[in-house]
Order: sequence, then C-alpha cells, then structure tokens
Amino acid sequence: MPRRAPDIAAPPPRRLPALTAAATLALAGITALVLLIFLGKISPAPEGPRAEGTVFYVVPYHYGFAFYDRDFREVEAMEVREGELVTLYIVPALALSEEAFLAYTRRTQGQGIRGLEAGDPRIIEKVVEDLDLGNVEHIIGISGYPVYVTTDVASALGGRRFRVGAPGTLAEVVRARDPTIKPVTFTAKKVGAFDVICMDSGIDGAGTCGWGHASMVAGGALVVRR
Ligand SMILES: [Cu+2]
Repeated sequence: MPRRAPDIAAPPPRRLPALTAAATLALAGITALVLLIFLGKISPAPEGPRAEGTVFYVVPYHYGFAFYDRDFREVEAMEVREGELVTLYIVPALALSEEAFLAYTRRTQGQGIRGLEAGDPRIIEKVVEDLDLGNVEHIIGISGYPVYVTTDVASALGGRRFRVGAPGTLAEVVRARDPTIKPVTFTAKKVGAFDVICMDSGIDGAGTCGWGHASMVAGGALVVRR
C-alpha cells in the first residue's frame, strides 16, 4: 500500500482576528498616551515640579538656619517672584550624622550667642545639654506667611544624642526620602523680605530647641520680588 506523500504545501495561517484587533487597540492606546505626555496634556508623575513650584531646603540647627536651593547650593536668602508657588523642605540638622550636625553647631559657636563670645567652647556644651534634655525639635515659621512646621527628629534619634547610621549630607537625606523631612507649600503673595524664625512653643516665649531658641531668627531669609 503506497504511502501517502506528505503534504508539502504549508497550511494556511491560522487567523486570530480577535487577538489582532486587541493588539491594534492596545498599540493605539499606547501611542495616544505617549502623544499626550509629549504634548504635556498629562503628567506621568503627579508629584512633578508643577505641584511643588520653586524648591528650597531649610536646615534648622542649634541655633540657626541654613538655606539651600534645589541643587543643594547654599544660599543666603530664598529669592522668589511674587505669585510663585514655593515648596520648602525642612530637613533638621539632627537628621544628619553627628559630624555634620556639629559642623552646623560650630556656625553658632563662630558667631557667639547669649553673651558668650565667638569661639567660646561653652556654646557647644550648651547645645549638647539641650540634646540631652530632649530639646531637639524646632518649629519653623516665616513672618507674614502661613508657615508653621514642627520637626520630628526625636523618633529618628530614638533616645540617642545623635542618629545612628545617619547620612552625612543634605543631598543624601533628600535622595533617601528620609521620614524626618517635612514639606510646606505656599504661594508667595506678599512682596518683601521676611524672617525665618523658630516659633515659640509656649506663651512664656520658650522654644522646643532650648537655650539658644530666641536667637533662631534668619532676618530677610525669604525675599519675594515683584
Ligand atoms: Cu529652634
């Protein structure tokens, strides 16, 4: 009995019309999405620059403030234009390593404070005393602006004087999205120069950061230009 010759002709391609239609539709969808993102109609990241506006980092330390722009360059004052949306990220100096924190403290020592002259070693002693007393937080305010942010670094310190395994630089803390960072967003409606201060926590004028609290005034640190 002769064997049947194998069928050389390839079988007709199987058609999957439903699948093809679905793929075409998906492709069209992706194309439309990319087009919308490209045209700026929708934003792939809702927390983009539009939501936060101009960014500055504010580092409160015992007993003063340091200000940085978006690129972590230190600035004397935070300068913005009238009507601009501004976001300040408050990064307490105590969120950083002991070394970095003490470097900020030496700024205070270099200026002198509360009758103690510049360079007086007792200034650092007073800071350490405050840390041991639990006077570790600051309340950041801006005169004439609705800014009132209380830091929460105590939880990161966990009862210790300095934070264990803390990052050494502001940029590192920010990139790690450290939980000690507190944001505040506002619109610069008023023109002028405004002071950044550590607000009193009680009616007696006491603060949360202790001995040098009253000296925590950065005069004209927010400048709003027309
Ligand atoms: Cu303070």
